[in-house]
Amino acid sequence: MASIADTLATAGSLAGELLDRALDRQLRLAVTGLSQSGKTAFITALVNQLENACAADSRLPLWQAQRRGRLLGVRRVPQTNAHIPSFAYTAALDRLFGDPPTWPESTRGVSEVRLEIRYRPVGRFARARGTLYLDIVDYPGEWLLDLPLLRLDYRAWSAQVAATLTPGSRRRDLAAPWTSWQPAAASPFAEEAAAGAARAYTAYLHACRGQLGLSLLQPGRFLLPGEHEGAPMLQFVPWVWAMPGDTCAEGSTFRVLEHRYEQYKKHLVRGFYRRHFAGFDRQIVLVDCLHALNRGPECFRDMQHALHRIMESFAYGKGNLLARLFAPRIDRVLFVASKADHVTPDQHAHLVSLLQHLVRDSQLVARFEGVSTDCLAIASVQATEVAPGRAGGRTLNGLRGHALDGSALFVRPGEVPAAIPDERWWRERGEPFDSFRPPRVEAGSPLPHIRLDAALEYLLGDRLD
Ligand SMILES: Nc1nc2c(ncn2[C@@H]2O[C@H](COP(=O)(O)OP(=O)(O)OP(=O)(O)O)[C@@H](O)[C@H]2O)c(=O)[nH]1
Ligand SMILES: [Mg+2]
Repeated sequence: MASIADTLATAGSLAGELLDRALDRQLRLAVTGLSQSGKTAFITALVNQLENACAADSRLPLWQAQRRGRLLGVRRVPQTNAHIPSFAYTAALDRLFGDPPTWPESTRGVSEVRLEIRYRPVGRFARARGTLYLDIVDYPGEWLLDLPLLRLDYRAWSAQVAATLTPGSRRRDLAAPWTSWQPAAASPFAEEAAAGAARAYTAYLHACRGQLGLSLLQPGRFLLPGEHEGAPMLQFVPWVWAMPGDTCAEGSTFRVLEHRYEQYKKHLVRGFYRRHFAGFDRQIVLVDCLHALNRGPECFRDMQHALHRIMESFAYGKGNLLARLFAPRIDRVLFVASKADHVTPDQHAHLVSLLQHLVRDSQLVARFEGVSTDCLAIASVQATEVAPGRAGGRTLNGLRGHALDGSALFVRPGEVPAAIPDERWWRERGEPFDSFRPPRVEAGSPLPHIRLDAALEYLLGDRLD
């Protein structure tokens, strides 16, 4: 017969198990950012820091759960969506710890990673064990720019594109190979001519990115088609010629292009966002302010515009057109100026202030809907070290690291403007902000970073209480 003590122990462990289950929670984190803003580096660094969080050489002092010893451990577990490729964490880490170290490759498809975080909750449940499942999706930044298309019909999107082709602009010159097509809206659709125009339009998007450094490039799949390359729904162009009335017949050039645009949205954009962007709890928005400052005023404005368009598409509040697609349950958004290791620490406050100005409108919208927001400057992987150097007979702090080609580099990066730069700043700006190769780190150690732990605290802190 079981003793009273045994019975009590069994009851105790059952209660513990129930409590554990009650404390099992899930958090979906949306990592948002334009192409090359640092999403993959951030996800890789985050997994790396979390997996090493309980090691003696952990680098997360600003993460309270870790600091107070409540963290029990973190490990990668298979994601719930078995049909989606797993995030190539090991491949990314192999590159960062390679000889020479290199950055993870630019992303070409969707992947997911799930982390199981075990912790001891505070207060009443302090003896129980909690588990938080953290789900993160990685995807090419180009595809994010398709999100705003969901709100626009073909005519509205075409009008937006047409408005960017201002007379005398470089964009207009670059656009000439496809704008010269000049089809008649009501004439029967000609497959070959349309395919040619779509190819020229794709080349135009590449040129806008490569030559002009622009971000607002739509549709995103034209730049990175994935498995749908060559499909008719990727063969259309915006209608930048005289807009026809509603009389175009079925099978006319205008109607077929319009239909393809709608097919693109239906099959590629809506499906992508429904599968990967629905039901997020928290969001981090990565912004590479320094790259935009390097590229000049037009690129800077264009990036600001692109970010705003994307943020508008996230439905934080009810009553939004897209509310059915995106459960409006994001309750925290963290805006982050990435690659803060490209400037000296005395510039970090300016970097945050610049970011605050950049995302001001998006922040206001989110706040109005009751969403908490914050701004931080971080480096997912710190590639530089602050080091003294001599300039003008004085010893001044600069940055030491390695350029992307591997050569040793010592720089004194210029000032970051604390607000959206004015004409004068653009006229008088100094040297561009350099890029750096990842640092050499002993295999098995966590990567150096700047304030990744502060980001973690903001995004996960309250979920581990
Ligand atoms: N110094 C430094 N460079 C970084 C950091 N994060 C990203 N980078 C640089 O930015 C580049 C782009 O980073 P990714 O993480 O690939 O950017 P992404 O947003 O995933 O880009 P796509 O996959 O093309 O959308 C890297 O190759 C690095 O050169 C960082 O924390 N510090
Ligand atoms: Mg990426």
